[in-house]
Amino acid sequence: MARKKITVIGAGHVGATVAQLVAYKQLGDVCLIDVVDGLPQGKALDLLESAPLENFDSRVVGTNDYADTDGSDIVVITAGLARKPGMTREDLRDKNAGIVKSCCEEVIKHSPDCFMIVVTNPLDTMTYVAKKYTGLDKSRIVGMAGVLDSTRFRSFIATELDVSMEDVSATVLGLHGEDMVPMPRLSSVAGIPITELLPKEKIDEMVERTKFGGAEIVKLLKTGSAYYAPGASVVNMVESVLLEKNRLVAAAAYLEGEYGIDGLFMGVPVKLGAKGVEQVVELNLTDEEKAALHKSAEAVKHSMESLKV
Ligand code: TXD
Repeated sequence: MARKKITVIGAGHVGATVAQLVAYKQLGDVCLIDVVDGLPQGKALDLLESAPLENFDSRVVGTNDYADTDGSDIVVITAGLARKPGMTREDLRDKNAGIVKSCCEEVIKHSPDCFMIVVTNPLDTMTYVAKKYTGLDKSRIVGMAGVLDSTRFRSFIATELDVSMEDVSATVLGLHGEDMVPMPRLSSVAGIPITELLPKEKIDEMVERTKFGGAEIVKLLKTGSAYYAPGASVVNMVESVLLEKNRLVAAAAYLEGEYGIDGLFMGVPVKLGAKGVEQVVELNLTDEEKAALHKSAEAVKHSMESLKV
């Protein structure tokens, strides 16, 4: 079997973490690309030098030249500005839209058949920009946010109940922002709904913490945003596609009528496998959940309408 190739655009905090995990897990060869001269080359070389200790044979290359991305199976877009304290994800919109556009126009010439995972914020809107400038089919492009929002929720639940992280699953739908929709009803410990295990006030508290999970890290770091959990979330999705695992995860998928939403990317449960987005799973939602999801969709629509690219 030919080795897979994973290109990561943006060699910053999230990009470097993705490259590291992809190499450690030997999911394929890694190409790290950035506009800054020397940054991707330096990080790639440093990572490669850890190979004899971590026992991996993935090739790791750093570059500023899109020719080196040729024939990628997976492209991850992390290029762009990150938040500083006091900023919303929307504050990044116009600058990041220009960056995502320029990266997409280049990378797609070299890897027209790639599966693309967009990470840059504001996530749902940037995934739309990426689809527009790559022309990728909706089965070949998603935004990463739901896996991150649910792993945050999962970690809070496991810590609160003092149970293994492994046993906790959680669902978070909607946009990647404060209007996201954590779903306690569909979150469980070894199959037991958390609504059976925790009082409502405690669950409400964790739901709020999840919604502001990104801001909590930004406030602590002061110089940028989260990257360990975001990097691990991306690699979880890469793995599901390359290893054809068909995992059910929440991801920003292009909706055309599902959930009564049309023409935008937003977090819904999808099946990720060999072909990419194999299926958008439609859940029966309560009226309250439906209303929350539609509020989320309105916010994404507003962001898209304000776009300047
Ligand atoms: O859940 C999620 N989707 C997110 C999103 C979780 C965490 C971070 N999220 C967003 O990802 C964040 O708001 C940012 O928009 C991106 C990247 O975050 P990161 O923390 O990695 O930012 P850095 O460390 O500043 O890295 C960005 C890199 C940096 O090295 C720039 O030089 C590079 O992007 N960059 C470019 N690379 C290639 N091409 C162009 N045009 C370019 N412009 C900047």
